[in-house]
Amino acid sequence: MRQRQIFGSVFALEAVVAGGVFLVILGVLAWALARRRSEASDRPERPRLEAFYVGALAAFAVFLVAWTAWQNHREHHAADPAPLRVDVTGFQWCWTFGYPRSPAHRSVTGTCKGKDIPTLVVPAGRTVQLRLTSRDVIHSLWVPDLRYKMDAFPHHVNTFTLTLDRAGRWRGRCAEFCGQRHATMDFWIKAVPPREYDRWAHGGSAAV
Ligand SMILES: [Cu+2]
Repeated sequence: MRQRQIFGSVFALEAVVAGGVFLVILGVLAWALARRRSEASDRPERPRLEAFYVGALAAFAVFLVAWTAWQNHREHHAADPAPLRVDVTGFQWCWTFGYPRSPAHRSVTGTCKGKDIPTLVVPAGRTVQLRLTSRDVIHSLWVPDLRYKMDAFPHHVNTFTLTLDRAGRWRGRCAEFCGQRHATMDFWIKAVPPREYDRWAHGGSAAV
């Protein structure tokens, strides 16, 4: 959820700034074309004004890059020193979710055929660290509603953290074309109350 809010604010600010700059440039261009149509020249007529344009646009660009990088840092900053670890493995054509530190060493997988879709179970309100890799080709873990997306590479582990602040269930997909059954590579991510998660981690059955 935090990710969704952060990306929402990044998108809104960037859209407003880009839209504003676009309209100003369009207006200035139209004004210049209308006024100077017959006196075309390659030489700058007002070097100071043109330097101001360049400076202002560079300042916008630097601000947007720095602000986006800061928001990205906020998102990936792990506030919890001991997050719950989940090992995520993509393969042709489904997913495996392993919980190496759970008392029952739970592991969830599926075939992604028909209704056999695996569910990534996490406790609501707790920081979860996903360690993402692939068994064969490049896949990409994507939860459109939550704005989470990260590539899964073979022989490499990508790590990211997420915190889902309320219980719920969202559909995840593979975002990297990875072969014949790529389009069926869906999964569920389900946040459950911490007590229910603990029961499940000990080998019980949660309503998943
Ligand atoms: Cu895929």
